[in-house]
Amino acid sequence: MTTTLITGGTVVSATGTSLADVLVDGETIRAVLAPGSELLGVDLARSVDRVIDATGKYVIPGGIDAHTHMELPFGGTAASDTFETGTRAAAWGGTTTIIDFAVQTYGQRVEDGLAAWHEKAAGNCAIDYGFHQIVGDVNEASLQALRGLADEGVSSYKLFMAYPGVFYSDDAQILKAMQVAADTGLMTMMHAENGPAIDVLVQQLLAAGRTGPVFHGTARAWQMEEEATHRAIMLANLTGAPLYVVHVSAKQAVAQLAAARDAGQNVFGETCPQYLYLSLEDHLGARSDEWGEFEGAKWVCSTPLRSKHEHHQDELWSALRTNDLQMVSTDHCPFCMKDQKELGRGDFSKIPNGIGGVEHRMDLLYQGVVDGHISLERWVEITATTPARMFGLYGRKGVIQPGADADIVVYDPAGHTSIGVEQTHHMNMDHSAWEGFEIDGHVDTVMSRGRIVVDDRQYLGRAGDGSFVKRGLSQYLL
Ligand code: DUC
Ligand code: ZN
Ligand code: ZN
Repeated sequence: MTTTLITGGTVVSATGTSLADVLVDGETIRAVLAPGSELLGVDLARSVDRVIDATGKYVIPGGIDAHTHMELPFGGTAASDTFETGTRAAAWGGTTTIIDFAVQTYGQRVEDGLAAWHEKAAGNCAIDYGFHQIVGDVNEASLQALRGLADEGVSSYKLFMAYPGVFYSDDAQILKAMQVAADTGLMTMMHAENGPAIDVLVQQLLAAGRTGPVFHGTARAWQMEEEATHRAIMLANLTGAPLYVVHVSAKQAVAQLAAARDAGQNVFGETCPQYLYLSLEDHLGARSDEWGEFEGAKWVCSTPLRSKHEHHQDELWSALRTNDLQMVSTDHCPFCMKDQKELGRGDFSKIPNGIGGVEHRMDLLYQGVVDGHISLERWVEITATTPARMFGLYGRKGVIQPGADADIVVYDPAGHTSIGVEQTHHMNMDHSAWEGFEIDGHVDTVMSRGRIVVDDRQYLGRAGDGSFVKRGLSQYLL
């Protein structure tokens, strides 16, 4: 078993920072010690197999991205990252655990959907991974399957109030699923947008000749998100189920969550880097390159990017500071322009929804520290510690402490990261939604269960080294 000492760095946790050395023994953190400590009279730096000098750098728990969609079938195609390419990209960016969404499609058994996801991931991941379960067909058999889900290490499931005819659940189905969740302790994750109303707006826009990518955002107006968020909160309130609303982008939806939390309800919300940094106007500001105005398709995702002029971004950052929103995940769902996003040329409703970002979350959120939006500790909390607590991984993941998995990132605040297809990009995409972003920081070294997977701009990981992690129930259950 290899022993490693990470020495001279500033260890950052959700609650503070300290100058400390971290001793790793095999796959596990053995000790967090005062700098230069001896152990049983032995100079550690001389006795370990490997020393990582983290002087001047931050030593943080590896990121946990609790919302990814590797290989998700969507809109007649599938997300372009496999578990192999997507977890490799995640590792490059300092994320050492993903929680991906296994899919039960309409007419399929939940058990078969989950088994299919195990098959896609097993032996292919560079880092550890868990699953949430998408339930795309709530019926008696699915409800029964939900009762056994936590025993499989899958302690959360997702419903969609959007996408009628695909993943959509109506209120009756949501109510029934939440009753099971209230009983079993499963976390209900909700895609909160009013799908049937959105679909009417989509048809009306298309009929009026408004076919470009920007109209995706027009159809998915903030009212659609606020209304569905409120409805989900009310159904959760009635049933007593804890609720986690995914990819919150509208400030009005944040206000719904904040009000419910203020009233004592057990509800949570995540946002994503795209809603903090990008806006609806990006669809319009398309450069006139080879893609022409259709370039805006790169930013088609749901919930959609919101208009700059409505000031959603300021509210999202503020909610992250005040804990009205608890986490940032990516909703990583990459599609290439060629052959994928292009399916929607002339009809925005056929553009596969999704943005790739699993590689950039830690950097983009660190820029939030540099820009004064969040503290260093909050950066670690919303990218690693809370995801671990929210989804039953804490203790093993999300914290640097003895006994935890040695998932550790050495982050250089004096480093620099240029984001773009040419410079840094390892996701399986022919473009980057983040092209041209410059970050005042750099992921130097990434350790996944004691193995160095990225070091000094070199990838040292291997497909198959990552394992499925069985998750416990959320620590936020009442
Ligand atoms: N939103 C996306 O942008 N992509 C996949 C599914 C979703 O809900
Ligand atoms: Zn969603
Ligand atoms: Zn998603």
